[in-house]
Amino acid sequence: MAAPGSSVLCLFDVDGTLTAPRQKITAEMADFLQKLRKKVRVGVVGGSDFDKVQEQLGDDVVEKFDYVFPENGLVAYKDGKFLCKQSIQSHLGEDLLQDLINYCLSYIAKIKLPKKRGTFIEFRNAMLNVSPVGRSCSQEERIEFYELDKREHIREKFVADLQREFAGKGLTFSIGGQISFDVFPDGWDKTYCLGIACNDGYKTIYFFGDKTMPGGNDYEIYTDSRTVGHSVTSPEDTRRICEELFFK
Ligand code: M1P
Repeated sequence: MAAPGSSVLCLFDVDGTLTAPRQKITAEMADFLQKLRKKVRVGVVGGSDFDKVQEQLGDDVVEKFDYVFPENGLVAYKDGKFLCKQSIQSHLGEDLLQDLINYCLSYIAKIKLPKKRGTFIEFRNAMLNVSPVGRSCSQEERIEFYELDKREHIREKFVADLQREFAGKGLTFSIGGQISFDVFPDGWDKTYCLGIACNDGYKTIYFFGDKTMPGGNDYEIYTDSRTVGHSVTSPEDTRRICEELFFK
């Protein structure tokens, strides 16, 4: 049961904050969040689409959280019900969208990696997710790419190239996870969900995320004046900070 009259909302990023990257939430963390929900209202805001949020947080995620904001909140659920969603194709138009897709595919075609798999671009409601190794890689291949990327900055170089090529086109490129980056119209970062949550009159909105450095996909919401931001290093760290804030 949610804290009905609570004037506090806690918004959590998913990967690296509530779960290990792209993994399911642990039973302990899920129980802890339900305990927290007796004191404050609780929401999630992730870069991933709704299917992935469900895979990680459970099929009943919209009942377990007061707000569920997949795709940075460009898709929104509140109090167990679907609220609204935006579409990247209507916003950007087919011409720019295809230029972007074609450019990414030809960039990927030119780089040699230890492994390449499939689904190099995932087309979502409100963003493109671009992965040089391909989203259909195995967990082992994911980690292999992530380690290589830490040394060789493959995604950072790709993003810098796109920023030059598409300068002035109103696009944001954001590195959130391990094998990919997200591309969306300017302003469609995680602060988008605050437009919805702030209408509900909270006194304080806390945000917890792990990619809070400039260029990370939690940076904008973490530094937004409408939130009190907490930078975390793992789900255990998230829990520790919440215990300090709400149970002491
Ligand atoms: O939530 C962070 C990111 O999670 C996934 O990233 P990756 O598969 O690269 O680890 C993606 O769903 C991405 O969109 C999202 O930002």
